[in-house]
Formats: sequence, C-alpha cells, structure tokens
Amino acid sequence: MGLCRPIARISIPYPRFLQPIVMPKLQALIFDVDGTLADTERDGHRVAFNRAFKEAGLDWDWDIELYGKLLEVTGGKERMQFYLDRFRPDFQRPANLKQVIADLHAAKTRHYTQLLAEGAIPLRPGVRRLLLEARDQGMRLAIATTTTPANVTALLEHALAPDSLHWFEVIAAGDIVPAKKPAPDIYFYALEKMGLKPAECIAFEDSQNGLISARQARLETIITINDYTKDHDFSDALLVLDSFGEPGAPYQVIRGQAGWTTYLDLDLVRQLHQKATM
Ligand code: XBP
Ligand code: MG
Repeated sequence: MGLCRPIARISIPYPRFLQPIVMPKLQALIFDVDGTLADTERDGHRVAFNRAFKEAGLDWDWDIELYGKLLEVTGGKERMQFYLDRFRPDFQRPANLKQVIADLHAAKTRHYTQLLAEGAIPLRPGVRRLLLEARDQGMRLAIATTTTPANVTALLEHALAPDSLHWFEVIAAGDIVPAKKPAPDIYFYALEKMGLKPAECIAFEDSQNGLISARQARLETIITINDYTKDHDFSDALLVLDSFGEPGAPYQVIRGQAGWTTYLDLDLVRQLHQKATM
C-alpha cells in the first residue's frame, strides 16, 4: 500500500511578462498585379479600353489625365459606369446598359491580353528577382487583384515565365468577390484559401485603394508607387518605395526605414515583417 497519495497537479499560470512570446513567422507574400507587378494602366488597360470603345463605334476616349481620375474606381466595368456617371451626363443610356458595359469589357479584355501577348508591358524592376528568391526559399506566393483572371494569366505567362501561373498557390482576381478594392474581401479570400493569418503574410501594393484593402484585412503592406499613385496617402504602409530596385539600379525610399539597402530582397522583407509584428 502506498504511503503517499498522488499529489494533485496544480497549474500555476506564468505571470504574463514571463510567458514565451510567439512571433508570427512570415509564410507568404501576396501581390497586387496592376501597378505593382507591372505598370499596366497607362499603356495597357487604358489603351485596351479605348480600342474597345472605338471598335463599338463610341466616341469615348480616355486620355492619360482622364484615366488617372477614373482609376479612383477599381474594376473595368465599374470604371466605365463611373465614367458615364461622372463625365458623360450627355450620353443616352440604352435600356440594356449593364450588358453593353459587359460586352465592352469582354472586348477590352481581348485587346488587353493581345497587348500582353505582343510583349507590350514588362515587369517592374526587381519583381522577377524577388519572386525567384521567394520561390528558392520556399516562401508561399499569392495574387490579390481586382483585374480579370485572364489578364493575370496573360501578364504572368508573357512577362514572367510561361509556367509562372503555377508559382502562385492562389490567384484571387476580379469578380471572384463581389466587393472590389478598397474593400478587403479579395485579401480575406486569399488568406482563407491559404489557411494563413494576416500576421503571417505581407502584401505588396501600388495604390491607396490597394493599401486600404490590405490594411482592412490587417496585412502589413509594402508599396511601390508609380506615376498615377505617387501622390496617394501611404501613411499606413510599412515601407514606400519607387520600385523594388535591382542590385545595379537602387530604389528610392519614399517613406519608412530600409537601412543601407538599395533593393528589396527577402531578407529585408523578413526584417520589416518581424519589426511590425513584434
Ligand atoms: C486594378 C484595377 C483593374 C484594372 C482593369 O486595380 O483597377 O480594374 O485597371 O482590370 P488593382 P479589369 O491593381 O488595385 O487590383 O478591366 O479586368 O477590371
Ligand atoms: Mg494596383
């Protein structure tokens, strides 16, 4: 017969300050497409819209400056509707306007993907390098964009590599969610598909709408500006750059801390993520 009764296990909670801090590890990079991977708007989407309008016999013509104003609204169909509402009160709207816009948009997608197939739009500096480095190091990759899926496929296949669609485990694009950026839905969708928490990812964007979308999904975000977005408010971003930069072509840091670095690599992305999630 045992003399000792088993001692009941009492679990005494550690004081909070002694509990181990588990820092979220960076698991995935989530990229916007238009303006971030490539400068697609001015010489790509805009040109394709104008070709579709001309083909349909419309007098709509979006010059570079007007297109900058139209970019306030994301999504090509939504943008056409915004153009009519804001700039063309004179336009006699047909009863089937929704269908007319959908048809114009399908024609625009045809013209846009054709432009990409001709090699009209290259990737922005540093994009290929960063993606290759991420792949080499087993970092998970995803896309979160408002553009049509066919446009993403065409850009990746023609500007990155024929098989590069498969580099990304999720392509969250276009009408896959009802509310486009600045709503966070497209990022929620990508996170859910990957089974990751926002703190385990970093988003890459080029516009205020994109930043609002990513931040509403609680993602830390790195911005690369372009001509259309250089005056946007990026005060909520982790880092704002004029491009990802290349070893021989340094970037300009517009806002945030990048130390002595001259281009964005995975080491710097990890450091920024760690600092932000501490
Ligand atoms: C991109 C867009 C898209 C494209 C056009 O925004 O706003 O609408 O301009 O694409 P983001 P579709 O970079 O924030 O995703 O015509 O296919 O909609
Ligand atoms: Mg963009």
